[in-house]
Amino acid sequence: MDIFFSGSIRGGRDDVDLYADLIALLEQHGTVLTEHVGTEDVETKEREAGLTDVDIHDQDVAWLRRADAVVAEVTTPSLGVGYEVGRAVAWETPVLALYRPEGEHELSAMVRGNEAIEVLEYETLADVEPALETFFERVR
Ligand code: 6K6
Repeated sequence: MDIFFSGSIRGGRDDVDLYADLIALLEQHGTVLTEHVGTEDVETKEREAGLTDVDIHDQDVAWLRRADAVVAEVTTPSLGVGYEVGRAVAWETPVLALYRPEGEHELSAMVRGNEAIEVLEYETLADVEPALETFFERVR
C-alpha cells in the first residue's frame, strides 16, 4: 500500500511535529511516499539539493498518481494540500482528511462538502489510530 501524506509546507509549518507523528502511524499501514512533509527543515534541505518548484511539483504529482490512498492533515489551510486532495479525488484515489476543529481555521466547504472525501475530526493521535484502521480496511 503506497500512501501519500499531504500536509502544509508554505501554508505554515506550525503542525510539523504532528505530521511526523501521523507519518509514523501511517507507516504501520504501508509505505509513506512523502515522509519529507514531516521533516522540520524540508525547504532548506530541498533548496540545498537544488530542487526547483517544477521538480517538487512534478515529483509530488508522480507520487500522488502512484498512491493507493491519500491522508491529508487539513487543519492548517494550504494551497498545495487542497490541490493534491482535488487531484486525488479526480483520480478516484481514496482520501482521508484529518481536521482538528479547535484550530483557528474553519474547514473549507470544498473539503467538508465533498462526499468523496472522508473527514475525521480529531483532537489527539489516539483518536486517529482507530480511524486509520477502518479507512485502510476499506481501501485494501
Ligand atoms: C521548496 C523550495 C525548495 O524546496 C522546497 C520544499 N518544498 C516542498 N517539498 C516537497 N513537497 C512539497 C513542497 N512544497 C509543497 N509540497 C507538496 O505540497 C507536499 O506534497 C505537501 O503536501 C503540499 C504542501 O503545499 P504548500 O502549498 O503548503 O507548500
